[in-house]
Amino acid sequence: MATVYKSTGSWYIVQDEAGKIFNARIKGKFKIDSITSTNPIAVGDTVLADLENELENTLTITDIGERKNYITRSSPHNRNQHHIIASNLDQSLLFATLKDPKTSLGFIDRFLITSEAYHVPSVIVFNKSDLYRQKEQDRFLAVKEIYENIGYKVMSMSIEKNEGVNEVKSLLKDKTTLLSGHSGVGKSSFINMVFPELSLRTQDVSGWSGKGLHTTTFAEMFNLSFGGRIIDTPGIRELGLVDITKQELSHYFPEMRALINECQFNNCMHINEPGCAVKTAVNEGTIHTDRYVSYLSILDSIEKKPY
Ligand SMILES: Nc1nc2c(ncn2[C@@H]2O[C@H](COP(=O)(O)OP(=O)(O)OP(=O)(O)O)[C@@H](O)[C@H]2O)c(=O)[nH]1
Ligand SMILES: [Mg+2]
Ligand SMILES: [Zn+2]
Repeated sequence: MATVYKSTGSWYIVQDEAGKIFNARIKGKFKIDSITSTNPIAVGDTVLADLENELENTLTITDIGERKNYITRSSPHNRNQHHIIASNLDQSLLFATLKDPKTSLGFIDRFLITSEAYHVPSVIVFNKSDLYRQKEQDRFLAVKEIYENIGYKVMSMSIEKNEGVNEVKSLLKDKTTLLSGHSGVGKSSFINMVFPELSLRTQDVSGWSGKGLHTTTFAEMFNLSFGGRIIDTPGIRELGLVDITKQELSHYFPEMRALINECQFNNCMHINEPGCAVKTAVNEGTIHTDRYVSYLSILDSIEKKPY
């Protein structure tokens, strides 16, 4: 059994149980039934492999272990196809920023829905707090309240000023953690700061144009010296939702999920049905309007998907 640490297209970098590193590839026909993804094997997968060439340290992958879970995004080339970002995760840290670049609540909500759907617990980490002025400071507190009220942990950090970094680091021990978020939010900078021995490529401050230039191009997993693993990923520009029906969308909003049985109709979509407990909660202020607006807008985007 070996674990996939990086995929660069046709070759995979894998580590066996003894910690030895190999280049591995799939040979011939190799198809995993039940899911249609653009990548058959992803970072975090466990694989069975045969030695292909002893001198060159290469393996041939013959089978893939069952995935505990995985996170996908829709393929940039085809919205109805998945790209598996990583698998077998214990948690994901969503890196967000309020400035340079700005992460929208809509993006955060889409990410949280994906994580809920695939059963991966998420923590939201706002980086670049050194750039906050009063306006952003107020915004941060407001956003923190929205997400903490519905059960997500929200943290703030500045890699630049080394503030809050250790608190985030302390979440990593003995877990496999996915780092995710837009390009330029500081995912690779975080790994570099906390684990300088890995020295990843990041964009330097003067070179970062704010145009969403991607610095990390392939997802890659690293072993942590104190136990655990961390996965750096390329920034996501937009997050398409795959495989979620209109009917089940509200199940992935924890504050709506809690009320679903109280709606008059059991197929209530919480739009304008009578006796809707979700709408009542929105009107009473116990469900935040921004989250409800996000819900409606995502519902609408699912409707537009051509099937
Ligand atoms: N002011 C400020 N800048 C930061 C902070 N953290 C990272 N940066 C800068 O943000 C830019 C982008 O950082 P990266 O670590 O490359 O971002 P990334 O999320 O890995 O981006 P991709 O690999 O493209 O997805 C760099 O110029 C960093 O120096 C911070 O806390 N404060
Ligand atoms: Mg990066
Ligand atoms: Zn309802």
